[in-house]
Amino acid sequence: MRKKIALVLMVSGLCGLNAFAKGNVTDTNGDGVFSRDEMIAAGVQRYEKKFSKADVNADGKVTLDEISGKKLSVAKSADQNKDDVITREEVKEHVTKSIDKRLAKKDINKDGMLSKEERKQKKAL
Ligand SMILES: [Ca+2]
Ligand SMILES: [Ca+2]
Ligand SMILES: [Ca+2]
Repeated sequence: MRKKIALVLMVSGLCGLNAFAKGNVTDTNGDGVFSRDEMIAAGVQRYEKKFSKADVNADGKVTLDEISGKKLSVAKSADQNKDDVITREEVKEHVTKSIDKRLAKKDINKDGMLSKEERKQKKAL
């Protein structure tokens, strides 16, 4: 339990947002628009759960032997420098990159946020 609280503090500190008052909701301020920060916070939070589960010896790093037999492909893509060790920084970087990719595709008016309409677009461009 203590570990979970520390985790939440860490992630919300990371994003500078009180993003966890409403659990898993990406749209933290309820305006129907997903900002880049909201999406990154939600993405990191999702990864954090997997990360903590995978980090068997709780050293803050996930090594490939810790995730053997689990969802390897997800973890491997997070390993930015390909040293077979995944750190929390790499997780954040991975999430940020994938959010930026998604924004590049879907953020039609380039305001750095996804509105409901923009999210509905299946294949923008
Ligand atoms: Ca570990
Ligand atoms: Ca690495
Ligand atoms: Ca937009």
